[in-house]
Amino acid sequence: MWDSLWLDVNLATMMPDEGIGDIADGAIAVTDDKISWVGKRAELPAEPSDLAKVIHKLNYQWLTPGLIDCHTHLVYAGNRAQEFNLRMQGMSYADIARQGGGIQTTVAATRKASVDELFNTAARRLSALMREGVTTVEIKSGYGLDESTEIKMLRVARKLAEAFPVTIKTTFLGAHALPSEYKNRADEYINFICEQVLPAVVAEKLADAVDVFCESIGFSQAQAEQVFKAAQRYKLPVKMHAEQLTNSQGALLAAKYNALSADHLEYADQQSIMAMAQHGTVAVLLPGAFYFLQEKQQPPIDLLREYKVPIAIATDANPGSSPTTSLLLMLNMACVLLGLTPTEALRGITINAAKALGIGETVGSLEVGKMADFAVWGVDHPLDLAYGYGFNPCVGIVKAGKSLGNR
Ligand code: DI6
Ligand code: FE
Repeated sequence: MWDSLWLDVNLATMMPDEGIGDIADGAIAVTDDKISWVGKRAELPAEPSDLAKVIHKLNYQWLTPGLIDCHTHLVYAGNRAQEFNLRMQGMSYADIARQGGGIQTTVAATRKASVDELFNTAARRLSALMREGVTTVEIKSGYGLDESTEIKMLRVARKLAEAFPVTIKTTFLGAHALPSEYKNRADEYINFICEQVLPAVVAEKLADAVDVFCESIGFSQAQAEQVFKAAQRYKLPVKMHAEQLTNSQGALLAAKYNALSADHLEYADQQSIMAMAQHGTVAVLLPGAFYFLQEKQQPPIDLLREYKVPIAIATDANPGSSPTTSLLLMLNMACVLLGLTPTEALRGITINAAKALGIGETVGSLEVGKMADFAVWGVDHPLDLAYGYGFNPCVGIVKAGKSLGNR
């Protein structure tokens, strides 16, 4: 017998290679924390009461896989409202970074913050994501840029995973920016990250992947490659912030290292996208940063489609370039600002986001054997999630088979 069975429900399984895989009047069953049956209600093998211990009825609302935010910087201290003020008076993000503001401001605040302070502020952001149906979140370090603070951030991310019913994948982003104490010594800093901080992170099993910010205001291709080589020594998968502000050929390098994802990609070219397709590297688009930095160059959506690179969408939640905790808003922005279809956008926060985290086999779609992570929606159709903005129609979440209650 199954533990539970959901009936009177429409399912968006996200199952075939395209589309949303909708099943009207479906049924989905769970045993322990996994999906044990999914299909049309009419095809259930017996009477529901003979099949499951508990039956939930959903009044024909829509059920999707739990949403996945595959790129966030949720753990940090302080905020950058003052910098926003400067930008709105005409100063650019890159100028602010070059003058020692930007990421450095958050680094200073994060170094000073206690574990409790970081935990409590991140918990609020995480709760906001979860209220919108998110059941899996990636969290990066990168506001420490020294050994103890990078470790502190990753420990907080692990602590969040213990405290909340959500799956958290952690990413070590020691190569996010050059800290002021290493000014003009970027190579030395990269050595420090590779030889000292990464081994300490690995020793505590604090990271599931390694990321680099490869950019004119970040690190060079050669420096990024050194970080990738270090990650390889520990068999950690890599990913990259690439081609956000300029074409630095980072995505090409990321693909060569079989990166899980290359993220941002506004300036990515055809050669990089072909390489990503060849190596299974997911394109993670971050419409919140595109919007907030008032970028003009859209990522090359048509090339991504042409070469069948899976496209994911994420919040990039961070204090400088994307101070948002709404993945649903990103869904709408991905359509309106970046030109995705609502279907592509919805795949971008479910199955393709799972692939971007290397967990496409266990979450991201409604399939037998996958984790029973669901979100239930008070909408007429799942594509309404991309159509509306500034609203939250999530009415319930199921995490690993356990219902977290209705709103
Ligand atoms: N790119 C981004 O959009 C964020 N980090 C990165 O490498 C911004 C981080 C910040 O401004 O605090
Ligand atoms: Fe980011």
